[in-house]
Amino acid sequence: MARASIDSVGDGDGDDEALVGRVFQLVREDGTAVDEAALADVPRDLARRLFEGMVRIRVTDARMMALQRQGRSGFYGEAMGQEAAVVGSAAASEPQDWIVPALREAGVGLFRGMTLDSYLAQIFGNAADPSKGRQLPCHPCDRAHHYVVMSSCVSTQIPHAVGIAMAMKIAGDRGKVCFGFMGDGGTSEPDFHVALEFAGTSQAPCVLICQNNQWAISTPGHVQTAAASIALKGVGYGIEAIRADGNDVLAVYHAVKYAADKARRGDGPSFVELVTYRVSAHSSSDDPSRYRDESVTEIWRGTRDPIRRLETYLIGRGWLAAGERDAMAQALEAEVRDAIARQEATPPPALETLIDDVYEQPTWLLREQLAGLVAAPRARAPHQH
Ligand SMILES: Cc1ncc(C[n+]2csc(CCOP(=O)(O)OP(=O)(O)O)c2C)c(N)n1
Ligand SMILES: [Mg+2]
Repeated sequence: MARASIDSVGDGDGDDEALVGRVFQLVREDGTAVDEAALADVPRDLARRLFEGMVRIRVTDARMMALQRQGRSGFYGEAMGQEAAVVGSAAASEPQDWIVPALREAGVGLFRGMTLDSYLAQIFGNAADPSKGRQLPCHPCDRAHHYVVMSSCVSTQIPHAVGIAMAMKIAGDRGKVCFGFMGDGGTSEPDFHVALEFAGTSQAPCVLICQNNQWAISTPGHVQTAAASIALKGVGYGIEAIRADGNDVLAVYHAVKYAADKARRGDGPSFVELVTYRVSAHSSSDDPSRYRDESVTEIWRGTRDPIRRLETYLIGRGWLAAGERDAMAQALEAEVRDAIARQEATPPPALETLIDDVYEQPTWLLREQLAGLVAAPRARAPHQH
């Protein structure tokens, strides 16, 4: 990594004030390079994997939103426009690391190897769902790839991420990093401050990443905090803070990799603010046209789109052919459709699993209740008629 190209707030070189408003970028909106030397670190294969990872999220989200609208799934939260922040961060992680996500990081799990089938099984809450149908949709988890289930309660996961990192340090587990994600709204929660306090004082090997998409449902960024940037909040806890362009996947990768390498060496935590924009609704239950000016959204959807930016850059380098994106999107959509067909046809979890994992051995009371439930006549769910 070209360390010199990253200048951070709180690194002790005396230029913090100038950095408050500065955003680390490697590729401009028009797809031209800002820093050729730093980009030389990114091989063709990785650049193409980043591109494919972003397109996969875009295609999956679009299909799943359509399914939700058709009444075939209960709820969905897209990461549209934030794919660079998701995939760039994922690419900076190693298999031995742990991921503690918020709502929009399923793509991190997919990039690390969680299968589409497992992701969709969770959304349908079927028998193949590792959580046995007990979570709201969009709460996937994958033990094999160290991807912890997200928490519905905003920010409760950040102390968990720091706690995992503290445990790694106490256990002498060198070379591992815990990544903890949050949104801009999450940084106003008490748990955020508790977590940063412990991260700073324990110097635990964690990378805390805020996807600042400038909205927390209907609360805009300027109402969220009076601080000049979200990144600054790390500095108050003695944590090195980096602010990067969250729609520039190569800048995200570079910044998060810098932070992860540092934690891996035992040199402590970092707080990374990725500046992006939530171009879609908060979730399938939201209509942003009720509370914001969608002409601003159109700019982020258009010229600021992260996939388009990398596409232009890759075509310019000769690493992607014009038109290749469409073919890639079609192939990925076929994969998603196949996985949906499989998972929609998978039955719900057996009723008997209802009391699994509550106690090591179910109590007599639970067994009695379950027996009553199994014996009771049941109506079929409306969609099963
Ligand atoms: C403790 C708590 N308060 C409120 C909510 C309702 N809620 C769900 S998501 C959300 C906004 C989160 O915004 P942000 O952290 O910026 O993440 P984003 O949705 O933009 O990715 C709120 C208020 C909640 N889930 N938990
Ligand atoms: Mg937000």
